[in-house]
Amino acid sequence: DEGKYEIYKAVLKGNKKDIINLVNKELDKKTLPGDIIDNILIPAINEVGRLFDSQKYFLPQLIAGAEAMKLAIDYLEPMLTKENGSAKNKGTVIIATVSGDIHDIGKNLVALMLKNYGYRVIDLGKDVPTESIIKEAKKESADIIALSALMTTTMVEMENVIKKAKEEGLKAKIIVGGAVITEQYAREIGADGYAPDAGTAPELIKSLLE
Ligand code: B1M
Repeated sequence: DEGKYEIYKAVLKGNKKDIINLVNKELDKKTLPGDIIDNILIPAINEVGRLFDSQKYFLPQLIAGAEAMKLAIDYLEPMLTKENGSAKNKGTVIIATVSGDIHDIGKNLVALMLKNYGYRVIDLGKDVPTESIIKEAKKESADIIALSALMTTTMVEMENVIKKAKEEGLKAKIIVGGAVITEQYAREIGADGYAPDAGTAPELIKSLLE
C-alpha cells in the first residue's frame, strides 16, 4: 500500500518535514493510530536499526529516523488515549529507562499503553540513576517498577535496581523489557516478569497484581 510505504520511507529517510502530512493521509483512510505505530513506524525504526548495525547508516541517519518517528508518535498519542477511553486507577507503576541508556521510544509506548489501561504511571524518563528509581518507588508506594533497556551495556543496570529494591525491602514487583532483553535474562537477574512489547505489558502487570 503506497501511503503506508510513504510513512515507512519517511522514517528511513528521517523526513521530518512530511511525516505528519503522510500520517494524516493514512488516518483519513481510517487506519487506526495504533496500527500506524505497530505496523509501520516500529518496523521502519527496526529497519533503521538494522541499517545502522550493518554500517549502511551512521549516527546522523539513526538520529534523523528516530526524530521523524518521534514526531509521528507524539502526533498520534492523543488519539490512542481516546481509543481505549479512561479507566479507574488499578495500581501505581514507576517506569524508567535505566542509567546510561537514552533510548525512550519503546518505554514511552509502554507508559502510554499502561495509562490507557488505567494504571497510574509515573514516568521518570531516560538515563535514570538506580537511586532515583528506588527513591521514587518508595515515595509513591509503587506496585510495579517497569524498567527499559536497549543496550547490552545498560541492561546490566536492571540487576542493580532489583538488588537495591530487595535490600530496601520494596514491595513493588519489578518487570523488564527492551529490545535486548529476553525472558531468560529477566529470570536470571531475578525480575518478576518480562514483556516483549508494549501490547503485552498491561496483561503482565495485571497477572502480577492479582
Ligand atoms: Co540506538 N542503539 N544508540 N539510538 N537505537 C540500538 C538500541 C542498537 C541495537 C542499534 C544497532 O546497533 N543495531 C544499538 C545497541 C547495541 C547493543 O547494545 N546491542 C544502539 C546504539 C549502539 C546506540 C548508540 C551507542 C549509538 C552511538 O552513539 N554510537 C547511542 C546510545 C546512547 C545511549 O543510550 N547512551 C544510540 C542512540 C540512539 C538515538 C538517540 C539516535 C535513537 C534513540 C532515540 C530515542 O529513543 N529517543 C536510537 C534508536 C532509535 C535506536 C534503534 C534503531 C531503535 C530503538 C527504538 O526506538 N525502537 C535501535 C535498534 C533496535 O532496537 N532495533 C538502537 C522502537 C521501539 C518501539 O522499540 O525500544 O525495543 P523498543 O521497545 C519495544 C519493546 O522492546 C518493548 O516495548 C516496546 C514497544 O513494543 N519494551 C518494553 C521496551 N521497553 C520496555 C519496558 C517494559 C516492557 C516492554 O517494561 C517492563
